[in-house]
Order: sequence, then C-alpha cells, then structure tokens
Amino acid sequence: MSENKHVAGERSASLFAKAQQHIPGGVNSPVRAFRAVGGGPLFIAKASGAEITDADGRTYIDYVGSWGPMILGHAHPEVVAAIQDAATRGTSYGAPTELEVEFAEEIKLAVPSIEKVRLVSSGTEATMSAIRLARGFTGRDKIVKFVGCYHGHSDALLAKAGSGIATFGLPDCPGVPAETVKHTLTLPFNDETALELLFQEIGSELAAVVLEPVPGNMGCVLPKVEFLEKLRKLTTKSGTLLIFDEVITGFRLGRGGAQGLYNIKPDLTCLGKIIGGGLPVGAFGGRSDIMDFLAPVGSVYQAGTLSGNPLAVTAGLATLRILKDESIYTKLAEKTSQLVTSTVDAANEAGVPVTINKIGSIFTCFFTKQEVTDWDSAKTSDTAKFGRFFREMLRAGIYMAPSQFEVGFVGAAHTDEHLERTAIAARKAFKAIS
Ligand code: KE4
Repeated sequence: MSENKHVAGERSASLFAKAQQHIPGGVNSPVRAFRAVGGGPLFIAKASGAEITDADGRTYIDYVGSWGPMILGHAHPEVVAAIQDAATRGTSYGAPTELEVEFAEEIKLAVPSIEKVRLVSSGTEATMSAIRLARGFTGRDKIVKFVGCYHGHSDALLAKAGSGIATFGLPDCPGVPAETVKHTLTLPFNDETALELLFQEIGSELAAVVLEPVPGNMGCVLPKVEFLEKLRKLTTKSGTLLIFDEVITGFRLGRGGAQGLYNIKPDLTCLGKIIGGGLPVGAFGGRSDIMDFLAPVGSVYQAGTLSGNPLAVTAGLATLRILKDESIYTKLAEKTSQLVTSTVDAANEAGVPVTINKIGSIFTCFFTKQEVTDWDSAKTSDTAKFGRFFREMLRAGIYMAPSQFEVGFVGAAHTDEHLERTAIAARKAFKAIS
C-alpha cells in the first residue's frame, strides 16, 4: 500500500496552498518546501526551547533549529528580553552604534584569526563579500571551492565542477552567466592529491580557496586533518587567501569554531546563523591588512542598509555572551553522542544500513553503508529511504532537516526526555521502513 506522504495538518496544508499563489513554491527558501522528502511543509506558529508548534497546534522536537542559529533553544528568555528592550530604542539607525563595537570585540575574543570584522545580513553576503575582498587584495580572479560545499547563493559560488580539475567552472543553475563562474574552480573535498595538482598548475593565479572546514551542506562530513593542513600550507606558499566559511560551524563547534578545533588559522572567516541569535546577521573578518582593503579605508566596495542592525546585533550579542560558558559545548557534545548512539542502535536493530557522521552538536544519518567523506560517497545515500524515515519521524513528533544532505543540530534546550522520545521514535521509524 503506498504511503500517504502528507504528514502536515489541514491548516498547514491550506496555508501551503495559499502561499503558493503568492510566493514561489510557497516558501522563502527552497529547502523549506519539503521537495526532497515528499509531502507538504509544516507551517510553524511558535517555538520554545527545543520544541516547535505548527499551525495545527502539533508540537515537535526540533533538530533543525532554524538551520543552526538556535543553539540556545527557541525564545531564550535572556535573548528575547534583550530584543524587547532594544526595540524600545528604535529598530534601525543606519549609523554606527556602541553595540557594533562590543559585538566586534566579542567575535575577535572568540576567533583570534579575526583582527577586523565587517557585519552583513546573511551568510551569503558574508561569503560573497569575502570573495570580492580576496580578489581585490590579491589582484587575482580565480577562486577554488569544493564539490558539496555550499556558501550561499552569490553567482561566483554557484559553480559546479567542470570536466577535469583545472577547467573553468560551469554555472550550477540558470541565471548565472558562464563568465561569472569561469574563474571558479571546483575540487573534490578531502582530496590532497587534487589539491596539490591544482596548486602546482596554477597556484600563483589563485585569489582564494573557500571551504566549509567541516562541511554541513552535503550532510556532515569530517575533514581529514592532513587535508586542512595541506590546504593551509599550499595557500600560504602561493599567496592565495584561505577563507573558512564557518556560517554553520562558527560558535557551533565551540567558541573558536572549526578553526579552533583543528588549529588552522585562515586568512578570512565567514560567520552567520548563531551570531545573529535568530535574527539576520552575517559577518566576515580576518587579517587587518586584508580587511583594510574594504571601503571606506580601501577601495573594495561592500555595503548594507541593515548591516550591524541594533536589534539583530542585540540578539547576537546576548547569544554570544551566554555561549561564553563553554561547558555548554561539552553538554551539547554529550547529548549528540547519546542521540547518535541510540540512532545507530535503532538502525542496527531494524537491519537498516546507515552511516552517521557527527562532530560537536551536528550530525547526519546517511542512508548508505559506505563511509561518507565527500560528495561522491554522500550521494550513495538512499534518499527515498531517507524520505520515508523523515516522514515516520515527523509523524512521531520529531522534526528533522527535510533533506538527506543537511545536518541535524542538537541545542542546549534538548533534554534527556527529548532524546529518549527521539530514540523511541527512531526505533519505530527504522522498523517501519526496513
Ligand atoms: P544564508 O545566506 O542562508 O544566511 O547563508 C548561506 C550559507 C553560507 N555558508 C554555509 C556553510 C551555509 O550552510 C549557508 C546556508 N545554509 C543553508 C542550509 N544548510 C540555510 C538554509 C536555507 O538555505 O534555507
């Protein structure tokens, strides 16, 4: 009997039908439409702690956390109070504020490679600006990214691998002119040989290499330490800037992010998600000699009406200040290990082959028995089986990322009771799809 893929309630379903008349696909960001997992999306009415409630009044344990920002849980009392208080003093001035100085100092304190930082309003803006800055600073055009890494939707980064490693990038979607991506080269992640070959060939022509040091956008993939170390060595030698896109990992894998964990110092770092505390904030920062190429000091132009918005910075600042208690990260890692162990046990009990990658409080359950170390191995996952698992978990009140190639997030508000309920749901879900 074919499964009814729709899990969402009537109110979500009717809102989705209405939304599609006004908004492309009924959503303001594609992944939210549930197209990778089938059925229609839940329309969320409210959230608190580790739980979200949909338009039909059903509550779920949330492992998406707004795709990473909600590390402290939804509607954290201190963050909400700070926003409410700030709002009484106006919501935007378009002028510098003391808050932005305090925020910059907090970021620099946590991420020592950042000597100067510029705020923007999204991760996309952060990476797009960092690429322009790297090109302006080096006077070079070519950049390198890695297959399976996503850095937001700016044109130069919407490139897919050309045939062979040293050929020009190809547009990854319509609307991106070939000229815009012809300087974007794409390599396989975790592949030192490919890296060495490219740098031998054209290292001196490369403005920057940008990567997610711990990729989350092909699902959670762990870097080989020697790959990161080789990358740092080759970029330093060739005068190429190393850009860490830590939009997911920044303040997620610890206050120092992935660079703190792996002890690699990039030239520029991009941040987002957590630093906004749930409001729109992105940032890019790094060496002063590079950052001072930015207008108005230097001539690389970059700007933004709501950059450093006082309300968003207030939410971010409140969040970062709470995260100064680094015991939070130890507890997050413990909870994540507990969740992963129970998931593996459930899968084994049902005889469903899975590979789970985790680090800190992010994880992905790949529906493949292969080790997942890059995009080629990630895409061996059975996405249809993942979709069935996703819907079984949703029916059981567990809200996971609606794509096999995303990460799940454990937050400070997830309790042992949440983890136990999730383990019970997983045991039933794996049995149902086995
Ligand atoms: P935003 O422009 O969405 O704030 O950030 C883009 C971005 C940059 N770098 C990394 C490593 C990212 O993961 C992202 C955005 N992440 C996606 C999901 N993995 C956000 C969800 C969405 O696109 O709706």
